[in-house]
Amino acid sequence: MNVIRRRGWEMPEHLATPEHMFLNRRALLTAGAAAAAIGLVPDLASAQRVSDIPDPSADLYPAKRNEKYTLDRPITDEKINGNYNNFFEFGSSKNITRAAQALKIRPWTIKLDGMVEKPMEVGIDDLVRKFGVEERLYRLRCVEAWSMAVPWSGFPMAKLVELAKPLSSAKYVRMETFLDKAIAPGQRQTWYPWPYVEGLTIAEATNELAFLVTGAYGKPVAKVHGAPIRLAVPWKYGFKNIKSIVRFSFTDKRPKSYWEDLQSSEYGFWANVNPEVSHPRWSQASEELIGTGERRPTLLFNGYGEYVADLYKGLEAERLWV
Ligand SMILES: Nc1nc2c(c(=O)[nH]1)N[C@H]1C(S)=C(S)[C@@H](COP(=O)(O)O)O[C@H]1N2
Ligand SMILES: [Mo]
Repeated sequence: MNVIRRRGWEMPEHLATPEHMFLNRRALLTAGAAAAAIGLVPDLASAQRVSDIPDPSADLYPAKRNEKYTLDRPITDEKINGNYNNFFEFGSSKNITRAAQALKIRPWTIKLDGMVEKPMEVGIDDLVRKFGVEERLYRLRCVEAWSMAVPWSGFPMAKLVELAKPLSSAKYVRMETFLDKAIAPGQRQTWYPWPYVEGLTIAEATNELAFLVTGAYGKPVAKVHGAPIRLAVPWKYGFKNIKSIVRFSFTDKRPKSYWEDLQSSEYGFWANVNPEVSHPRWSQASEELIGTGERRPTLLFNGYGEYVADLYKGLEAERLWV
């Protein structure tokens, strides 16, 4: 087979970034919401529940809420959130809820490898029962200038790092999404650098805010949000919040993320939220709250500076805000 791997700079701009669908997806969302309200379209969130075998972790939810993490805005409506998503494995639109139902979430094995005492594999249900789950209300700020507020459930990423026992020479954790082009049509588009990859420093991964999500809205997390396990790092732009993770590798080399690989001038490693640093093609000063349409000023570190600002002391010369 003669596959030509196109680089980000060779591809039409409308394919290279998520921004192009920002306006037309919003129009679709509005149309979809209107159709749903008058009963024309089935409720996709419940369709997922009906067609699945019972989730073996269902008894863990709803989890007890950790009241420490509070919101300054209402929780985004579950159906609106579940029908406005970025999950490029299932298409480059926001409207991939139906396509994402092809994701098979059991069995689901997670590799912990690289610079660790001993590499291991662990099944999602063993992992989640070992650590238990709590609920946290977090904001999510997409680099495209929209935001949501989500009741996630899961466990601190620090617990997973502790289980993996990284060597003292390891500095980063590289995470990888599943790779299966038979179920994920986006992965047949060979100009994208599959699988989706993200990375954190170990200091970031063990910060109390870094959270591995296995549930949302009081249930096992929906496929469209990255079942059965995705990341929530609320002080960073949304694309760092990698979905449907199958591998955590500890390394001394800074991982190159999917978006950085596609368009490094626009998307970098740190990706901390900063309203004063514009994206090359749009302002980051404010955001639209999905569901209400309200516009609000964006906050430095998405409002989580008290937890994370210290992580970046001495790194002022780096591209912390891209
Ligand atoms: N594997 C994978 N993870 C991903 C993405 C993706 O396309 N593939 N999109 C990211 C982006 S850009 C955002 S804004 C969030 C969206 O999460 P949500 O759909 O649950 O709101 O997921 C992130 N994680
Ligand atoms: Mo995003």
